[in-house]
Amino acid sequence: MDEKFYNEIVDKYEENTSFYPSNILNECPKFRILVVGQTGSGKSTLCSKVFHVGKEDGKVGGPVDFGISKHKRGTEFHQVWKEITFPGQNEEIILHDSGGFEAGDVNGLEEIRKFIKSRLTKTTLAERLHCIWYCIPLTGHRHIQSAEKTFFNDFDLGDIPVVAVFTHFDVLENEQEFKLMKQHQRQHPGTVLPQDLQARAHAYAVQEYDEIHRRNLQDILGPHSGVEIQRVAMPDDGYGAGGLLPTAQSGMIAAHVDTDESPNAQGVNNLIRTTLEMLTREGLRRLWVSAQQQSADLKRKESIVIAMQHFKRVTITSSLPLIPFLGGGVFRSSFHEIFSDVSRQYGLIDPWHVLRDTATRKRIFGACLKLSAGGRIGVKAILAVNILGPLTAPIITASLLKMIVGIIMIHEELFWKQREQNGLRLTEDVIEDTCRRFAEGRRRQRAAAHIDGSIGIENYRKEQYCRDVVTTALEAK
Ligand SMILES: Nc1nc2c(ncn2[C@@H]2O[C@H](COP(=O)(O)OP(=O)(O)O)[C@@H](O)[C@H]2O)c(=O)[nH]1
Ligand SMILES: [Mg+2]
Repeated sequence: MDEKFYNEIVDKYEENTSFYPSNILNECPKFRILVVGQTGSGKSTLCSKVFHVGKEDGKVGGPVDFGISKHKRGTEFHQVWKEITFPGQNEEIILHDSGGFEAGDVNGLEEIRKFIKSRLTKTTLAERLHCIWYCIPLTGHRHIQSAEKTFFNDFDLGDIPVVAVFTHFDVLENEQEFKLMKQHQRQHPGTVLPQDLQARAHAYAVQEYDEIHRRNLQDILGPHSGVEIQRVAMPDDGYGAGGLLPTAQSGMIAAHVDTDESPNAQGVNNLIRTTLEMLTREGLRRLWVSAQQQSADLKRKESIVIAMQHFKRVTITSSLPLIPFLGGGVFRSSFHEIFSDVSRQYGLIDPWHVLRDTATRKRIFGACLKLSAGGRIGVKAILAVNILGPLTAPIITASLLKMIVGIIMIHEELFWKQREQNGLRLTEDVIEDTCRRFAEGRRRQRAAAHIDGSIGIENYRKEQYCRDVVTTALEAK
């Protein structure tokens, strides 16, 4: 493959990427979120889970142009003004932490009001608040505090999406479980505990939450507040943020990674999803999917959406007859467009820009093209196709879909690698290893077989159908 041509394509797509509509990366490079809640409510824990950053690792900086004159700088009151960023851990988030305000602390709350007001007057998207989470712990006496009432009733929150997040939901579950255990011991002394005890405890906890805590807050909010309510359970697993333990021998070991399916991850995932649903600007939505590092599922779904937009442009809406990616050039360009977009969606930690490197991309391109069940569809074969009749069109379509699946699978692999080996930086070796495993893996084979078996002359132009094929192919294990 012509090296120079290849480089040009990479540069072109890195420069004017279509990933962030209206060039949001220049306009707004980071997602700005404010997390409010009294001390100990779980703000830091929540952020460490969602953004996969260390609880104490934030770098505090940002402008000091704000109205803090009344207080001495450096006191906890204006903690909220500070921009907390996480270089090397998550480049896409700016966090404002309401910091140490205690229940009933009027000054702390006032500072937050001022801060929000100031942000509402900002004219650039980058400076505005994109979202607020208000954490309310389901511990202690649990009635809604005056701070909550003031915040939700009196504050001007403009059009900022706000989610009230009940934390410590697991505490309710544990209490219910304990109650059931005691009840069981009373009624059936000396017998083993029923197997469904935990499930029942969970159901009771949900009921208590829905009927009491959620409802109480809902009463304060009123019917048209626009504020969403979510619950999360983040029991301390003893491993700290990111679920990783440093060890003397190996640096880091994977100790505990919440997968998308684990029950505790579900609460956090729902919060991430709810937040996404509240974002109306397309660019911000993309930024959000990329900034959150908890839901691989969401990253996959959005990657499919984005990839299929390219797919549609290349295949369906392109001028007739069918495919101007007749030449391999457009096939390659599609690869780069989709690759760049999916890469941003995953927001992998890539300090040395390995994913932009020509050699790396070639390696991945090669691995993706190997996605043929019946043998290798080589680059040359693609390049050789210059006149497409209806017979070859489905084959090309299938290849394109396999390429999409390959790009997403490889990013997923890298994502989980980084999750499991905290601090893993991408290198050529890591990519090489991932590509090899991918190319030889059964998952790839099954996905390819599924695509080959699903795409034919009768359906290859149906966008929704093709998208479903991609989705199913990615579910291959
Ligand atoms: N069981 C449980 N503990 C939590 C939860 N959220 C936070 N914690 C714990 O509560 C303590 C305070 O949390 P932290 O995130 O530091 O609160 P912050 O002051 O609001 O930042 C820590 O020990 C956390 O491990 C939760 O949902 N369940
Ligand atoms: Mg904290």
